[in-house]
Amino acid sequence: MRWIPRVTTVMLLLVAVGAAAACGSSGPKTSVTVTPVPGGTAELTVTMGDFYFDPNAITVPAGQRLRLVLPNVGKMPHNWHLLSYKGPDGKEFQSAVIQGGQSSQIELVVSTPGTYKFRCDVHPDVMTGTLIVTGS
Ligand SMILES: [Cu+2]
Repeated sequence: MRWIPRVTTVMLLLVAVGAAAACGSSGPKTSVTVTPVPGGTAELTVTMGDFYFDPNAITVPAGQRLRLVLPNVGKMPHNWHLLSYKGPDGKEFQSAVIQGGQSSQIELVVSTPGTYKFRCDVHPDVMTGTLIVTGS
């Protein structure tokens, strides 16, 4: 998040409650590197808002099982959908569409290193992020 000098207390409060998108910002832009859990499941919370993912850049080692906890803090419905990679069932990893104020989870493993895009299928043009899968 970019801090603007001389913001007022009111603006700070708005940002604090996640209303940045309503002020014309595209919301948080943050990156997270998942702490590996060898042989286990790493857990990461990816907050979904109107209209952003936080974090929107996630780095994880290939083969690491990852549980994404997906709270929707916005008013609109959102989901998390990883493009261009198919799981063991031949389908792309994607969560259900989650209503505002609700939360869901998805578990995934990506074994092929690469840079993959994820998005919200409800807002595919504006609500996107990147999953970076690193080799060993
Ligand atoms: Cu969305």
